[in-house]
Amino acid sequence: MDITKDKLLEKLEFFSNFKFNKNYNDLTKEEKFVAITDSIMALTSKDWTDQLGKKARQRKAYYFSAEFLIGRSLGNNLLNLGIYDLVNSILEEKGDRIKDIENEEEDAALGNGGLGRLAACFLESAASQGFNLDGYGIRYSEGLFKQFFKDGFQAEEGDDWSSFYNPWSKRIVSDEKIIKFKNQTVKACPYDMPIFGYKNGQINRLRLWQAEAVNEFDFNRFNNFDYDGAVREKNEAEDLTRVLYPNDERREGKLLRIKQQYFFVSASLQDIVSNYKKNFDDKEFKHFHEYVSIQLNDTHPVIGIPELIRILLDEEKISFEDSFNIARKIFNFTNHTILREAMEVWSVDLIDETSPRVLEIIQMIEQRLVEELYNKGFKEEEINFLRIVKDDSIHMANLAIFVSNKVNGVAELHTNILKNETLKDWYGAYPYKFTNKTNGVTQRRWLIYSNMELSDFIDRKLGSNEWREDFSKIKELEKFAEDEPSIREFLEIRKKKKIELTEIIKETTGIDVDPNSIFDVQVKRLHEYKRQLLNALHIVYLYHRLKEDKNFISEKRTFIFGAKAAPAYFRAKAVIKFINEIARVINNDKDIDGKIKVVFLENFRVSLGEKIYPACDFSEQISTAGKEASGTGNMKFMMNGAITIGTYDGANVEIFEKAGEENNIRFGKTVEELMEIKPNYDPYKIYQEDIYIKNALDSLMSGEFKDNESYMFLDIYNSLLKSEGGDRADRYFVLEDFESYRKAQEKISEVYKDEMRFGKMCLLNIANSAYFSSDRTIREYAEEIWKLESHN
Ligand code: H2P
Repeated sequence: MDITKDKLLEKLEFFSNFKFNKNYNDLTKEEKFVAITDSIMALTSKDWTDQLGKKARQRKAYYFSAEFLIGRSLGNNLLNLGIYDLVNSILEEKGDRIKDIENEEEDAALGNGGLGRLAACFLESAASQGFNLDGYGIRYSEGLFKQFFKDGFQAEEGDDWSSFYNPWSKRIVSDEKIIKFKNQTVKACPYDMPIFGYKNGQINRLRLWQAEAVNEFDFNRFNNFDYDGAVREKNEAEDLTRVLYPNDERREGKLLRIKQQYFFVSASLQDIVSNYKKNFDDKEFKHFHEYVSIQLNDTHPVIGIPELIRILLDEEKISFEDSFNIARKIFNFTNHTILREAMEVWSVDLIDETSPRVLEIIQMIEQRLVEELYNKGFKEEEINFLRIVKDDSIHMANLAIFVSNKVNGVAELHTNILKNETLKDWYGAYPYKFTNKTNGVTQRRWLIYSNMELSDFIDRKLGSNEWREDFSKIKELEKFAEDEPSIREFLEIRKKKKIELTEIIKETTGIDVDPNSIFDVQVKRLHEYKRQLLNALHIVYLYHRLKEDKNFISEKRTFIFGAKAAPAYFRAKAVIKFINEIARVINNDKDIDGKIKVVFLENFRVSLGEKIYPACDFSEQISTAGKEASGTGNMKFMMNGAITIGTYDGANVEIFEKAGEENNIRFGKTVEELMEIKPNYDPYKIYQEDIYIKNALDSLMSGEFKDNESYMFLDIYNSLLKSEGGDRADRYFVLEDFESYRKAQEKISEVYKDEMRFGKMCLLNIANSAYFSSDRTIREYAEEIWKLESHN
């Protein structure tokens, strides 16, 4: 791909005229963003087309995921194409700043949290390493939702991210597929996005499906004054791909979710099968598995298993036996959590209403499972435990594990918990299927792009930029851990990134934050097990201590939060309100001399993360041990030099191992310790015995913080102290770990005070972050699961 200045200038002018009837210089910023993006797409299209043709006959893996949390693409694509500096200089000549243009891009926020961002990192890493990995997912027209705060409460609105123009995707009408549900037939229309490898010329594809009506408009109804009826079919079809995770508190919502899942996997599998037929002369599909490997990202796409069998059996006339064996060779399954809520279970009638034929096939698979386990010598009750169809429900994880070739967890600890507890019986039956693939993140987006200053520093220190492609070289940075001038230079960069974040904070919240204060950050999905509440209660504790004694802490602190709560998750929303209340009270209290500030940034998303990770001093990874499968934010922070204050959970364990516990702050009970405590756990006793904990908790009820009569704070209070229904009080051991967390927080001040020590710890975290590159993770998947060769 040879993209020169002249070619770019020519295309920029062309698209300005073609799209907007203006000259480039007269475009608005938003239009400029479109003209630049169109130019990039135009200049890379020939290569993309050629590669699609060539790769159609090569072995490929496909990542099936309900989420792809892509964020913005312009900056990253320019970086990967090796033309970031070129475009930057062209824009400068025209009087524009590239960052302003980048800010015009709406995030493609087609995901919820780590799971969706992992999928996006994987596609980028695969392209960068020359592996044929394509993504298949859904193009939600309204994304997840946009979050804003109203009186401190979370409120949501639709996210019409693609409404202006989404120049990165091409709608390929000729590849449309028809999806037949029991009571509805719709079209699946593909939108293709290029995934550019880092300076290697590779372009892979992410294909996202959008639902459309077969007949958009009923003329006769319209003519008979039934205006709603005339577009009913269109609306009902489009509802399928409007939002990610529609509310499933009612049956309609559940049905919508399972239909979404069936919709996208059916379209994707039809696509894969028809491409195979186009490119290979193999009517019996004998060699299909030599060309196709599919990774099921969590249980959402698992209905693809019976769907592939249906396609092969009913449409391609392959026997059930052969179809089933093909499925067993090509599917693989990743589990991302041990929480029950994520191991989807659908009632039989919902699957029947989606596709009765798929239900029949699931029952046929179930029969095979029973036979196979019986032949392995399993007893009836053991077999019953592993059944796919139980109590009139379909257990998607069981279906996935039985048919998949490989099953993986996403960090060592997590995979071990799967093997020894959650999926113990499955592991007993099929030990060879289980494997660990510790997550990773792409250093190109999360370090090289997000933190250009730090990346230049690394280039200078290492005397080369090879680490950008071969991230294992980052280890050489260790040499500078004792070098005072280098540490000083490094700390200056950190300061600059913190100042940049304070500007964003000021702009978006109006809060003044001191860039010399300690930036203590927790950004991630809001969930009880992630324990934002522990962080919040500790802030209240600190605040109470400061009210008694202004000098209780020496170093100023800024606590920064970002988190969305699922719209129907009352308690998570209660925690958001609590933190916003804490912020309101503390930020306005003159008594404490601004010693602590609390900031909750609205609508946390990829593009905001890019500003936050580089500016963080201490990264909060404080989940209840055993509950966070891996975490990936922890890795993004680490690559930018933040020190992890974390429990022995998920990938934190591996971070401590690689970067050294002495360079991070570990606290809290381990999984084993919690298991021991659990039967006799009494949070009320802790509450009664520790006056500061008591005061912090009582602040929920005393009126010190106000929840506007929503009873949210009562709910939080009760959740910590009272057992409700079948749930123990304080299920996530917030009070149990409080004391240890408090001590860990004290250590933060101590570490930060000593600049050289702090800088050294940060630098050593970066130097030891190579393992957490998704390049490493993808290599493991490619070699051990997908059996792909690199085309680099
Ligand atoms: C989940 C897990 C994380 C994991 C991520 C990717 C579901 O993401 O909880 O521990 O790192 O998948 O495997 P999240 O909570 O961020 O939505």
